[in-house]
This record gives sequence, C-alpha cells and structure tokens, in this order.
Amino acid sequence: MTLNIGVIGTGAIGRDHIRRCSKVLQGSRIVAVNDINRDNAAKVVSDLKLDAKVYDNGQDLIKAADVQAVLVTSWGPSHEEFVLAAIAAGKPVFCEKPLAVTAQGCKNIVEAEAKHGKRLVQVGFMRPYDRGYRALKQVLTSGQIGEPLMLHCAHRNPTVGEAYTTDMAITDTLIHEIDVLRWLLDDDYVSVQVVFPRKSPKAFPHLKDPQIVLFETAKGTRIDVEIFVNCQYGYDIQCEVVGETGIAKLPEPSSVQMRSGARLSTEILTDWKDRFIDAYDVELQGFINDVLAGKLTGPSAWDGYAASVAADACVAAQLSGEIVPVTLPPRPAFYNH
Ligand code: NAI
Ligand code: NAD
Ligand code: ISE
Repeated sequence: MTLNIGVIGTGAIGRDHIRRCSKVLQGSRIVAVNDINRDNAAKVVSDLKLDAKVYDNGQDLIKAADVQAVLVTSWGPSHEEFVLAAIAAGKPVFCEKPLAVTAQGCKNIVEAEAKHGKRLVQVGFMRPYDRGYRALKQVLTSGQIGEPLMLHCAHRNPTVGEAYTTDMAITDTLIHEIDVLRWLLDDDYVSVQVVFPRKSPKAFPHLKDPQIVLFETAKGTRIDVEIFVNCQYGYDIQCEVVGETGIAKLPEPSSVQMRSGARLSTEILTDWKDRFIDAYDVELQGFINDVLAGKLTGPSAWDGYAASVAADACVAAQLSGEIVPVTLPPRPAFYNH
C-alpha cells in the first residue's frame, strides 16, 4: 500500500522531507504541497519532478480527498492551526517541532486528539531515532555507569539568520535537548535557570548568544546545556553523562581521520540536515509504517506538550534570571501506549 501525503511548508526541512518521502523511503508518495510563498511550493514540485498538486492554502490541502496524511513543515507559529485542522479531518499528521509555540497551544492539540479518541499526531523530534543517542541510552539502561548524576551538553550551530531571536534559542533549538534528554533519562524536569555568558560579537545585536540552561530533574540529576548558535566552526551536538561509576558520551558522527600537512584531523559537519540524516529517515519511515498499520507509536502530542511546558519555563527563566519551576501535569492514560 502507498500512503498519499500532503506537505504544508516547503522551506528547508519541508523540501528535505519531500525528497525523502518521494525518493528514499518506502510506501509513500507526495500528492499535494502548499507554502505561503507559492513559488517555493511550485519549485519543489518541478525540481523533484513530482506528480503533486500545488494548493493555495494549507486548509484546502488538509481537506483534499486524496490526501491521507499531512506533514506540517511550515514555520512554528503556524503549526497549531494545521495540526488542529488535520485532527478535525481525522487525518494522521506529522508535525515538525515545535508542536505549537506555547504550552497552551500544545494543550489544545492534546485535548482535540483525546476527544477524537485515537492518536493522530507525531511530533518531529528525531533525536530519539538517532543511532548515537540510542547507543547512549542502551549504556544507561544497562547500568554500566550506574545512575546518571550530571549531564554536560552543547547544541552549536555555525550561524543563524537575523530573524532568529533570543527566545528561539529555547523554542527552536534547545527544544531538541528538552525532548531527547527526557527520553534518555526517563525523567522529567522540575526547575530551570538560564544564564548568559559574555556575548559573542558574531551574533546579531538583538540576540543573546551563547546561553547556558541549567535543569534539575525529578530524580535530582543536574543538566547543563550550552546553546551557541553562532559558533562559526560547525554544527556540533554534544552530550556527556556522568554516572555513579563512569562516563558515557554521545558518539561523534563517523568521519575519515586524516594525517596531512603535519595535522591529525577529522571533519566536523556544518548542517543539521547531514548530522541527523539517518534519524530523519527512520522517524519518517516509522510514521509512514505506523499510519499504514493504523497505530502511531512515535513522539506524541503529549511529548510535544511536555517539551513546550519546559520551554515556556526556560523562556520565563531567560527573562527573570531566576530559577523557575517546571510543572508538568500527570500524563493522561490515553498516552500510555
Ligand atoms: P523554512 O523557513 O526553511 O521553511 C518553512 C516554510 O514554511 C517556508 O517555505 C514558509 O514559506 C512556509 N510556511 C510558513 N508558514 C506557512 C504557512 N502558514 N502555511 C504554509 N507554509 C508556510 O523553515 P525550516 O527550517 O524548514 O523549518 C520548518 C520547521 O521545521 C520549523 O518548525 C522548524 O523548527 C522545523 N525544523 C526541524 C528540524 C529538526 O531537526 N527536526 C530542523 C529544521 C527545522
Ligand atoms: P523555513 O523557513 O526554511 O521553511 C518554512 C516554510 O514555511 C517557508 O517556506 C514558509 O514560506 C512556509 N510557511 C510559513 N508559514 C506558512 C503557512 N502559514 N502556510 C504555508 N507555509 C508556510 O524553515 P525550516 O528550517 O524548514 O523549518 C520549518 C520547521 O521545521 C520549523 O518548525 C522548524 O522548527 C522545523 N525544523 C526542524 C528541524 C529538525 O531537526 N527536526 C530542522 C529544521 C527545522
Ligand atoms: C532548527 O530549526 C533545528 O531544528 C536544528 O536541528 C537546530 O539545530 C537549529 O538550531 C534550529 O534552528
């Protein structure tokens, strides 16, 4: 069976997901695309030689009779509207992070999905599908380094555009750590503080960069995450877990080691598309397979909500400089499987 997919938002990740669904993965075809910039959508169709219709708005695409599932890859503030419309149409929807830009927006989605009575939403948190994070989790679960006591993490981008603001370091960038560390530790956050080191002159004047986010979890683990989105040198994701009896570190992406010009070196990637290329493939193939099998199992609307509750607390902590509590209500039974 082949799943007919409609895609809303044909920017950087929309184009990449369209390429993967139409050229790499099994069991799907792109039949509809939309972008507020119509030329963007039309260009993807011609560049990839797709047999897909270009829609003038996302709502019409969702309602189209031949669209069986929806990918939402437009910019964050538009996600809530499209996910709610897909739920209202009873269609499965894969939504890029963030599920919505506020916790209240995510809650609206959780409530609509529960009312529908069956899971329809998967959030594009791909790091739990990454081979390196999976290997790290296996080490932690096996007990080889005892219980995790501290985590030292870093999320570095080479540069960001002028539209990127200080709160986006949380809602757009840190949101990946917020999700994956919850999954890695099987724990939830109880408080957060954000501190700002000396500012990089490479950042636009309005952007505070870098930032350090300090979490405490329910089990008492302490986490520091450095977010540095103008680090210049590459796209670099680090995660080191200090346990009771040892240390476990996220593996580096594999790269050829070179001896040349009196240097020993390995390459550092520069683009998130390449760093997590396998994880994106696995998460989307999982979505397609699950939709065809009739049961979604990937990151849920609840995971999107939980991340957003923590993100809201981080943004409040950016503004106040205080330690801010993170208060997540208990997970409804609906999301237990
Ligand atoms: P982008 O700016 O390159 O593309 C977004 C596209 O959405 C643009 O073409 C824009 O015209 C379109 N768009 C915006 N509002 C729309 C609307 N209401 N209806 C239809 N189209 C609309 O952005 P990018 O980098 O592709 O990011 C898109 C989403 O994917 C964001 O939510 C971002 O956080 C997420 N993302 C996730 C990544 C991951 O690692 N999981 C990596 C990059 C992005
Ligand atoms: P982008 O700016 O390249 O693309 C966004 C696209 O959405 C643009 O083409 C824009 O025209 C379109 N758009 C915006 N509002 C729209 C609307 N109302 N209707 C239709 N189209 C609309 O951004 P991007 O980097 O592709 O990011 C898009 C989303 O993907 C964001 O939510 C981002 O957080 C997420 N993202 C996720 C990852 C990841 O690793 N999972 C990586 C990058 C981006
Ligand atoms: C982008 O939207 C992503 O999701 C990338 O994974 C992240 O590294 C980047 O900071 C975001 O802007």
